[in-house]
Amino acid sequence: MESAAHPTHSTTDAGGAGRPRPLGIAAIGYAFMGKAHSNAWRNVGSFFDVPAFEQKVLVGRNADEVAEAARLYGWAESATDWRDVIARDDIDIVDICAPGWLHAEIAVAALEAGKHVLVEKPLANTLGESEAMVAAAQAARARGVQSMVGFTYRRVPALTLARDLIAEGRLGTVRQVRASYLQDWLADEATPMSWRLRKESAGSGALGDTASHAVDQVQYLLGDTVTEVSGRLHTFITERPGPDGPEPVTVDDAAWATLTLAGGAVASVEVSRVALGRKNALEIEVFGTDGSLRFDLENPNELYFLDGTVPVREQGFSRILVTEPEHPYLSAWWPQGHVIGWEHAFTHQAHDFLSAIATGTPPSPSFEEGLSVQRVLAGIEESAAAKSAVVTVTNS
Ligand code: SOE
Repeated sequence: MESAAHPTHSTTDAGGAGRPRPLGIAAIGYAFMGKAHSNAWRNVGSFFDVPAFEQKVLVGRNADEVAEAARLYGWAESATDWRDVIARDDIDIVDICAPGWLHAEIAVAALEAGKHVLVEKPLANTLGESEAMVAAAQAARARGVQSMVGFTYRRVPALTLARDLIAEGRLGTVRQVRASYLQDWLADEATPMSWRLRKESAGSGALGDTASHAVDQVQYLLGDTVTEVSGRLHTFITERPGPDGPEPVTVDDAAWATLTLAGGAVASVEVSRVALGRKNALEIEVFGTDGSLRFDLENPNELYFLDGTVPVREQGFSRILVTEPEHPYLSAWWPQGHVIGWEHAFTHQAHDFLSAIATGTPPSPSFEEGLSVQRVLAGIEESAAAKSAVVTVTNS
């Protein structure tokens, strides 16, 4: 399926005598994230000004299922071997939506093959894999090949606006951040084992899955880097039903951490996948010397701002409905007041990645930024294992 946007791009056809052709995209994975990314590729050209591209091929292990997903999600074809796909001359972008244990192998191979790479978060399951991915990204960047990690919440307009307000100094000096990400999809002990509950496939539990988002948000919103962490992990449900009986859960259900940032701010992070009643609650509060901000992903179009520079008797959190054309990304969507949802952030991500490729500007979050989050997560694990030690995070 070709995007309706600009018909040409500087990429040239293999045998086409320099004829411009659309960028060819391959996505690897067709489950939850593969579906969310596919939806973004399918819609981005209808709303944003992006270079021409084609949804060429969707890759997955089960031939019948991936063929059906490709048909439903607008891909021209499906395939079962990602290696064949990244070797193709008509593929320019590889979008990795496969589980974390596959990220490093696919990303490094794709970058070496000269493909631009978008990879779902977290960057990888281990620091070693993350470092290998950064090395491959740096070598590829020197050849004009781009890479980005999918911390999608950076592209929720209310959070982009929060970052802008903080960068403009509207909060003064940020002292304190509270970031929590609470879900309950694992609260039921009868929920069966899956790859997300095994350390060898998922790397960690709520820590890598959701604290990665929270840590990225803290660093992104403040434009700062974590230097010190103290953490705790806990597994409440230590066994889950497997096909042949109970199996041990080898990752955390919940994690807690305090983070110190280079600029002196302190953040708390709390995440859980067993917080009964909280469905997908990414809540962030930022407190500065001159103002404060509050956000809750369960109301994604709203940002609450308190201006601490007005007289105290007038102070209070005001609700900003982030749907004005002046707000980040919103001019592409509907008239003001017509709210958008969770999936739109993926469309914004697709737009930003395509634009970076078109302009040759390295996009953010880079693999280096993804590695920086991994180092914080590794510090939390180390601190948790040592029971309360404070761990220094080195960013080089
Ligand atoms: C599952 O906890 C999950 O799908 C995460 O993997 C995503 O990154 C998050 O956006 C929603 O929750």
